[in-house]
Amino acid sequence: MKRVLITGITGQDGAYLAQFLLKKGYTVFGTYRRQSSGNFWRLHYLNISDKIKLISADILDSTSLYRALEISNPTEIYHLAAQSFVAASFDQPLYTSDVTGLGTVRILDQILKFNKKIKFYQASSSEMFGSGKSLVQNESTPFMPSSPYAISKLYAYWQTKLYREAYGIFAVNGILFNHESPLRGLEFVTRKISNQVAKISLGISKKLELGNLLAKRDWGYAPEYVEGIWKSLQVKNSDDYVMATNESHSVKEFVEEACKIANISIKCLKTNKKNLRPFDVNHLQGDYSKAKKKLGWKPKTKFTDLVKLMVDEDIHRWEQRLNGKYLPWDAGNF
Ligand code: NAP
Ligand code: G4F
Repeated sequence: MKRVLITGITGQDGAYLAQFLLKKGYTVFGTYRRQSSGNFWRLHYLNISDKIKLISADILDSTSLYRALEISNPTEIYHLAAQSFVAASFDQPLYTSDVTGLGTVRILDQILKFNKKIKFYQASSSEMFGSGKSLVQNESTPFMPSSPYAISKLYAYWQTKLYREAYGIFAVNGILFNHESPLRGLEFVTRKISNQVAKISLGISKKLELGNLLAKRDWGYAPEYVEGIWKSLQVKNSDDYVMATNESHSVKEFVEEACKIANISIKCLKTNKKNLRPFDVNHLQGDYSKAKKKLGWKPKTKFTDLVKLMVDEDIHRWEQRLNGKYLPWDAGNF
């Protein structure tokens, strides 16, 4: 049976990837970092927490990473752990560089010492294209990172390429455009919208406060992206792949669609300067042709379906909560 190690298994992608790999028959090991209160709600939500072998490890601690390799002895590593919130990277630029940038080198270097044959996946980001001029971005588009997060991801991207070229490690960069789901963290704009719109529709809240409404993103559905992530390690040679939907929509369009689905007025939408970033990326739209050609991967869920499944799930959760039911969930405590 194939053994796999996922860093960041408690996050959105980690949870969906673990579920996907368990279905494929893998033995799944996942790292989590010790916190004063646990953060396993996504694994509970997917009903997979008892099927995963959890290992305590922090990306800042190389010793813990080496131990994670010893315990799991994997053939594949999916490195998803990161300080992944762009806005927070402006508040914590050094921490973000350390976790999101240097963290990748820490793992790659442990792979060199432990077993050079392990296949490695780096979760790179469309944020690396940042404020570049291209309206559509693919694997050849020049990078112009516009946040400490994007700069850290770009550093990790180049290190991943270097370990591939210099040491012959099977190392893949997935250049992932935004992908969302009901398991998305509440601080990201899509889930902030779906959760708040759900609350407004049930009379628990009155307004939705956002920042830059004009920013456009290429939003896909996370469970489909984890399949692409896995596929990119199953081919003969390691390479870099954009995963996207080839469509972009503004934050305002997301709110309009969400309000329509929940049957509430768009008048609940307000803006607040506190949600603006010192520098923002205004337009991201990917081109996934290479992933389609080389991996046979393509996204299925369209923008309106994505908004609907997120809003519907958040309404359902709040209804359950109002009825006094227990559910694995983040919003009740946020
Ligand atoms: P996420 O939900 O924020 O999950 C991040 C994971 O990293 C969590 O499990 C978190 O643990 C863990 N982590 C953070 N700091 C850590 C540390 N110091 N040591 C160990 N673990 C740590 O992110 P996601 O949306 O699943 O994204 C997965 C990866 O893809 C990230 O690298 C992200 O940057 C990248 N990416 C995501 C997207 C997207 O649209 N989702 C697009 C491009 C790239 P806790 O649960 O303890 O916080
Ligand atoms: O949802 P966001 O915070 O995601 P962002 O910055 O695009 O980053 C996400 O996608 C990246 C891939 O492109 C990942 F690498 C990264 O890890 C993360 O998953 O913000 C999206 C847009 C931004 O332009 C932001 O300024 O929405 C705008 N926005 C407007 N009001 C807001 C808000 N974003 C947040 N989080 N909260 C707001 O109130």
